[in-house]
Amino acid sequence: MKLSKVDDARSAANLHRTLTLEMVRVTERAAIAAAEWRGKGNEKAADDAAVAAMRTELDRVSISGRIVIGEGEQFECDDLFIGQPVGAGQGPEVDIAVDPLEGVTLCAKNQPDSLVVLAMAERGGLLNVARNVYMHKIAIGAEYAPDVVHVEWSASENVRSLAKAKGVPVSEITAIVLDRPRHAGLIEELRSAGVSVKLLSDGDIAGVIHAVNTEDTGVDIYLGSGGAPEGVLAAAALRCIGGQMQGKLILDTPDKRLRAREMGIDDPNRIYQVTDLASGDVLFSATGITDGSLVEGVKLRRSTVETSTVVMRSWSQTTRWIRARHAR
Ligand code: VTB
Ligand code: MG
Ligand code: MG
Repeated sequence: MKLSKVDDARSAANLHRTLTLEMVRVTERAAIAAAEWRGKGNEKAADDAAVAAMRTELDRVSISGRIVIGEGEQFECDDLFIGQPVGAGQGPEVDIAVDPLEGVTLCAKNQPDSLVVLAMAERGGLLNVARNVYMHKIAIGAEYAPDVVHVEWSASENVRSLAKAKGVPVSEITAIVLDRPRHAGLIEELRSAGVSVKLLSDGDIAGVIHAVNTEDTGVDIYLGSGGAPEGVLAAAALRCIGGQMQGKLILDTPDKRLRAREMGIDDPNRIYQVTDLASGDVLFSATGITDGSLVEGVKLRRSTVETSTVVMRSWSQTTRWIRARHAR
């Protein structure tokens, strides 16, 4: 390994590497706050707790931050709304995308895989999308040629092409799909083609990450539609760990099209690649609330709290798993 590349990162990267640990602190705090609400059946309380903690902790960091993907529009929500300035006000100008509680339902039911997720980029580095917009997504590992799958092809075309590229029969392909009524046809099509379908009840940021980590997870491809904000957050992670994703926004009402245009989206039919969703130097941090496939959940002990975080940085292509013990 060329260590010089990593050493050079300090001067060449636009996001200073110490911000990595600052972002870990932010997602840790939000996860600890949300953990108090695990299994209480109160999605709003859990979400509010994560949002408040995240905001407080972000404001301690020496950045001039701006929320570009947040909880919703200004005046619709008190905190972490789109356009909200965050940070201590001195320091680099950065854009921030958050999902303070990715998988609220999972947290409220105390089921696996709820996470706090945050991505940071240089100003202008993240696609700006509203909270209520969905995205068609497809994701596969970095090892394939870029033309192996396409977000606009049918599911069977995609899995056949992927199986061919991998050199296996379609029956050896595993796809990950959000379990939603809108995906009934997609799931049926995949199963008829012989694909093994792993259904996700929620949380497609982790779903996309699993699809590019085939060696660890056995998942070959992510297919279907989910939140557009989650698509941008997943792309931020892929910038750091490698992997391919294409996204196409679902702007199915005049209101959504208008808002998208205001937010700088000129072509509603554009197909986004990973670098169109998240460009330049990017950081990604996710802390587990409940135990999950990506990271473990918050462990509340008598006098301490333990958190597990995965934090990534695109410039250096580093992924770190940070296990922290905090005083209660
Ligand atoms: C999607 C997905 C998320 O919620 O936004 C989904 O991207 C939305 O659920 O990861 P619906 O399709 O039922 O609206 C998550 O699974 C969790 O936020
Ligand atoms: Mg959320
Ligand atoms: Mg979410």
